Amino acid sequence: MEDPCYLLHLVTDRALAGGRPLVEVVREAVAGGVTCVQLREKECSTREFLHEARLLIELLKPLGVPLLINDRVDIALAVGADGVHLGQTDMPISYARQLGPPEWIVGVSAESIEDAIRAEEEGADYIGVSPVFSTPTKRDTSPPLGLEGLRRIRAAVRTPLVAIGGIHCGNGRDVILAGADGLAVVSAIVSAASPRTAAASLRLVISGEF
Ligand code: TZP
Ligand code: MG
Repeated sequence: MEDPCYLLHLVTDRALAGGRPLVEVVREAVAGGVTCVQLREKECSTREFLHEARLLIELLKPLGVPLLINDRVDIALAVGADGVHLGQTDMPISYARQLGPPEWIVGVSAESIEDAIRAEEEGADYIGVSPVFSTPTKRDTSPPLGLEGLRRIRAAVRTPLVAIGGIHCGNGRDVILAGADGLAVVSAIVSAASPRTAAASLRLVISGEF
């Protein structure tokens, strides 16, 4: 394990929060053991995105939990976030590195071994292996890699791997045993009746105590 911040990565989705304010869901999830938060907004205005990002940075900075922004390097810079998470069609890593401070965490999604090797060569801090299992949360994914696909990526790169897609307490241990350094989840925490309990259970799954 290179960095404990990769252990349990919460990726947000306001639509799945059941009407609860996102910041409250995140507060609970962090209390339960989430180690890194990625704000992901696909439908709101820039103004609204900034507002959510500000609320989260005010919550997370004092707690020492990194906030990453999905896609939007400008929002990350504007609020002083800890980094960005970039997809295959987002800004390339080299551009993001030029814009952000040297200590920025830059994560990249990989949907294949080739993506993962390129992300490593380009200096990603972590690779989001996506999707491991099929998920209704994101419709435009590539076919699921499965545990075997994750194992192959693990064998091809040394960069920390954060697995995403259809991960929950029931399959999370298999994902760690297949080589992931951490788990990234949306619905297993955001839609849970208790995001705190859900996060705590996932931490136990990651450490093999569950
Ligand atoms: N990227 C790949 S799959 C996914 C994202 C953002 C959604 C994962 O959501 P869930 O609910 O944890 O399956
Ligand atoms: Mg993206």
